[in-house]
Amino acid sequence: EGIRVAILGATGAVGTELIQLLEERAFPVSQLKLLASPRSAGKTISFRGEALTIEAVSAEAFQDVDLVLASAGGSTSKAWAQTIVDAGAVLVDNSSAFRMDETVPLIVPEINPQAAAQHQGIIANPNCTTILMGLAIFPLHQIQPIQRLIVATYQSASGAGAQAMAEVKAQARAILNEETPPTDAFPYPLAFNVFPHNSPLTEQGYCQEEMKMVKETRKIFDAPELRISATCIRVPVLRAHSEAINLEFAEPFPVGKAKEVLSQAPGVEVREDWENNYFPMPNEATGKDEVFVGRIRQDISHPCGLELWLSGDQIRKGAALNAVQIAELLVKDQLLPTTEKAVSV
Ligand code: A2P
Ligand code: 11C
Repeated sequence: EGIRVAILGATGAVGTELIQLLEERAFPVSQLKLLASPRSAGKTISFRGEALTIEAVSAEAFQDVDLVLASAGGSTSKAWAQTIVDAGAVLVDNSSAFRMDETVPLIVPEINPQAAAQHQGIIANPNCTTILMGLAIFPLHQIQPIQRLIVATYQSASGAGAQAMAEVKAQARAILNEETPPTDAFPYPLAFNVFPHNSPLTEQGYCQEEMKMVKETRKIFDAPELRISATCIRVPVLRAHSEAINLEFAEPFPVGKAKEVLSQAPGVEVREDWENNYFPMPNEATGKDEVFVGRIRQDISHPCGLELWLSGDQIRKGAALNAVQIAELLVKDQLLPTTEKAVSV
C-alpha cells in the first residue's frame, strides 16, 4: 500500500532534493523509480537507506506508476507527458512546458490548492521566483488587492541546474588563480559578477524569466489584469534566490499590519532586526523550507506603496518542496488514481 512514484531527472539539482524530501517528509512511497538520461543509467542513489539504481527514461518505466515528479527540463517533459498520462499516472512537472496551458493547474499549495481538483493528468510547479514571491505577497493581496508590483530578483546559480552550480565554483577557483573561468553552463563568468537572466528576450525587451513572473503570478492569483514588471538578475550565490519587491495598493497598507499578516502567513518567516541592520540573506535561507521576508517598510515615493525583501531556497520551496507539497495535496484530496486505497500523509 502506498504511492508508486517515479522521479524523472533524478540526478539533477531538483531531482536529488525531491528524493530527500520524499524521505524526510515520510511521503507514503510504496515504490520509487529513479529516471534520468542514458548517461546516468546504472548509477545508484540512496533512498531510505537503500541504494536504488537509476534507469534511462523509457515508456515502460511509467507502467505501474501512480505519480511522476519531473524536473528534467521542458523538452524532456514535453516528450514524455502524454506517455505518462496514458499510463494512468499523474505528472507534477517542474518545467515551464505546461504552466500556461489552460487545462493544467499551476499550483502553490499555500495559495491555490483548490485548483488541483481540476487536473487532467498534469499539474505544473511554478518557476522558483514566482513561488517565492507569491508566498510573501499573496497574504497581503488577500487583505487589499495589489494594484501594481515591481520586482527585481537576485537569482542563484542553482536555477540553471547542478552543472551550473559546479561551474560557479570552478569559475571562482579559476579567477583566484588568474586563469580563464569556464563558461559552459553560463554565457559569462558569474563568479565575481552579475548579469541579467540569459533566457531568450521577448519583443517588449523582457526576458522569458521575467515574463514567467508576470504570467504565472496572474494565473496562480487568478488576477489576469495584475500589473507586474520584473527584472531578473543572476548573482554568484549557489542555491537561494532573493527578491526586492515594491507593491502598490489602492489605499495605504500600514507597515505594522503587513508585518502582522506576514508573521502568520504559511511558509513565511519574518526575519528583521532593524537595530542591527539584519535581514534575510540567501546563505541563511539555504536548505530551509521557509521564505524569509524582511525590510518591510513604507515606500517613501508613494503613500500606498510598500517595500519588502525576501530570500528563499530555490531548490526547496522554489522547486522540489513545492512539488512534494503538491503531491501531498493530491494524496490528501484523493486526486491520484490509487488514493481510493486510503493512504494518508
Ligand atoms: P542526467 O544526469 O542523466 O543528464 P539539472 O537541472 O540539475 O541540470 O538536472 C537535469 C536532470 O534532467 C538530470 O537528472 C538529467 O539527467 C535529466 N535529463 C536531462 N536530459 C534528459 C533526457 N533527455 N532524458 C531524461 N532525463 C534527462
Ligand atoms: C532560473 N528559474 O533561476 C530559472 C530556471 O521555468 O523552471 C528555471 C526555469 C523554469 O534560472
